[in-house]
Amino acid sequence: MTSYHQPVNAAAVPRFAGRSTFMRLPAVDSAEGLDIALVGIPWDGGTTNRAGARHGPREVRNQSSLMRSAHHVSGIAPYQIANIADVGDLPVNPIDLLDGISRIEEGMSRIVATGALPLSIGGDHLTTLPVLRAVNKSGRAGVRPLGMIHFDAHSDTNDSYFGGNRYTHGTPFRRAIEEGILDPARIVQIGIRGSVYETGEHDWAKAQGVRIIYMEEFARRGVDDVMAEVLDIVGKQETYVTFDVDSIDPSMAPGTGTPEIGGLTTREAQQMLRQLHGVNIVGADVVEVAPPFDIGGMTALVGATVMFELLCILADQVRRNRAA
Ligand SMILES: [Mn+2]
Repeated sequence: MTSYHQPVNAAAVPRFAGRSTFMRLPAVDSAEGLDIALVGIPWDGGTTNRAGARHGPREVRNQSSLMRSAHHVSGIAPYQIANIADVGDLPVNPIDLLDGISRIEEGMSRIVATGALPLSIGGDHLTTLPVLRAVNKSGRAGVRPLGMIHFDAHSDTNDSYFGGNRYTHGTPFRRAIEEGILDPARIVQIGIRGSVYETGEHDWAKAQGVRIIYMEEFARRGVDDVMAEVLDIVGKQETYVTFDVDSIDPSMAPGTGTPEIGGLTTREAQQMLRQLHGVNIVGADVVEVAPPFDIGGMTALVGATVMFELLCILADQVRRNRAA
C-alpha cells in the first residue's frame, strides 16, 4: 500500500459529498513532498472580451469529482505512482493586472521550487505567462527556453491591445518568446481557427518559427499524422503543455470567453493528449474555462477530464524519472 495522497474513497463517501478539491485529493498548504501539484489560478484580468474564467478553478474542482482513479486506456493509476494533492489557489489581484501577474509568478515559483510538477487550472490564458516564467526560472528547466505544445483556437501571439497594453490573454506567447522563455522553433499550436483582426495576424509568430497547425490542416491530416509532427517538433527537451478549452468546439465546450465554431472534438483532444507519453513535460495547464457561460457544468467537465488525462501523463513521467 502506498503512502501517497489518495482521493476520498467513492465507495465510502459518495462523489457528490465532502470537500470540493481537485480529483477529491487532500487539500494541502504546501507543495513540499509532492510529485505533482494541482493548482488553481482564479484570475481573468487579461480577458479582452467576455470575462468569467476567474471562476474556472472552483467549478473544475466540482466537476473533477466525476474523475475516478485510473486511466482506462493506458492503465495508469496516477495516485499509486506519484504523490499528488490540491495545493489550493495562487494569490491573485482581480483589479490590478500587473500585480496579478506578479502574484501568480511568485506563487508558482514557490511551488516549482519544491520540485513538484505544476498542473494548473486558469484563469484566462495570460495566466500561463507568469507560470512559464516561474517554471523557466526553476532548476528543472535550467533557464533554457522551453518548447510548448499549445492547443487553442487562437495563436495568442498578438502584440498589444487598447493603446499599447502588452499584457492580455491574446499576447502571452509573444511576450514569452520575447523574454526568451519559449523557443519559438519548438512551439506548435494546434486547432487555430476563426476570424482574425487583420490578415497577416499570425505572420510575426510564423516568422519566429512557431508552427501553426490550423484546424483545417488538422481536419485534413488527422490525429496520428499531426501528433507525429508535434512530437518531432518538441523533441526530448523541456516542454510545457497548455490546453485552452476553446480549442474544443463550442458545441462541446460552450463555457469559454472566446468560442470559435468548427473546433476539435473532445475525443480528438483525448487521442492527442494520450500520445504525449515520453515528452519531457515540465508543467501543464488548462485555461479559459468560464463557468458563467457554461451549460450544466459541461465545459468544466471537459476541463477536469483534460486535467485527468494530463495528470496521468505526468504521473507516468514521474514514475519513469524515478526508475531512470
Ligand atoms: Mn488561448
